[in-house]
Amino acid sequence: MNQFELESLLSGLPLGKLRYYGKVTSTNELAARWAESGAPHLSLIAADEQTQGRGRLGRRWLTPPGSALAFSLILTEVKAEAALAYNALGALAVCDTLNQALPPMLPAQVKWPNDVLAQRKKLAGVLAEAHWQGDRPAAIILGIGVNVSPVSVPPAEGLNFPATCVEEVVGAEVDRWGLLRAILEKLLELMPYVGSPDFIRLWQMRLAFRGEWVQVRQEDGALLEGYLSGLNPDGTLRLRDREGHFTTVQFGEVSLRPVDSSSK
Ligand code: BT5
Repeated sequence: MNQFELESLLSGLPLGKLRYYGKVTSTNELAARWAESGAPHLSLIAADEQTQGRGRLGRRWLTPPGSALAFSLILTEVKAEAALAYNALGALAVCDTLNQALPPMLPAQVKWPNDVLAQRKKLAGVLAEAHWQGDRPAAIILGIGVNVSPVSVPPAEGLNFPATCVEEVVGAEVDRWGLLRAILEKLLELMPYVGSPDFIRLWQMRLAFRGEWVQVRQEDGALLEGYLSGLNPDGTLRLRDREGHFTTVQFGEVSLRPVDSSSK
């Protein structure tokens, strides 16, 4: 891949400007700088390798060369409620793209708020970062990392959730750049609906662990356990405790995992 090939791969899509790099620190970091210097809406940065790929809250996202997708889309025309729904937009676009290749009983799903799982393992992560101007978001940097070939899957130690890659779940070789185009097409198709009742419905349909007992680790480290009943109309998560009381989990530093049935 190179700049010229990226432009021809994505020709015809209603995107802004495009930039391709072989190796970057983080596509989100570069995109943020580009947004500040006036990148048009829907400009895209894609890279083969990241040396300081970011997850949430200073966590790392690993992108070794030749094996994964790492890209960031700059959105300057954004709705005010922003980041949570845009994380879902990225995750749903990846899910829906993969689900065209996966058998219906093994669908890719969204682990609220920002991960894509297949076979209950993480194969993509989304990081939507809002950049504010006063009290309104001037831009959202929507960063997406997808593990495509097995080389992209980090060693299990050091991971906070089991990981996999697209080729493993599809069971065949996958055209990495063809997948980029397909995800972007899906993203552009879903974007007008961000935050709408239809969008929340689609998100809820794709929600991993719905109807299961889960643990949510909150910002202060406290663990909340509950039955994952679904989403509220604003995309926050609804948990029910054993007494039947509902709790809303806000977007923030939460990490969600199924409760090990043996420990119940
Ligand atoms: C995420 O954070 O999952 C968001 C990842 C977003 C990455 C994209 S790539 C393009 C753009 N540019 C960037 O710099 N970032 C975005 P979080 O939920 O915090 O998960 C991070 C955790 O996932 C780490 O602490 C590891 O445990 C695990 N992890 C790291 N690399 C992984 C990989 N390649 N596959 C699966 N898990 C990984």
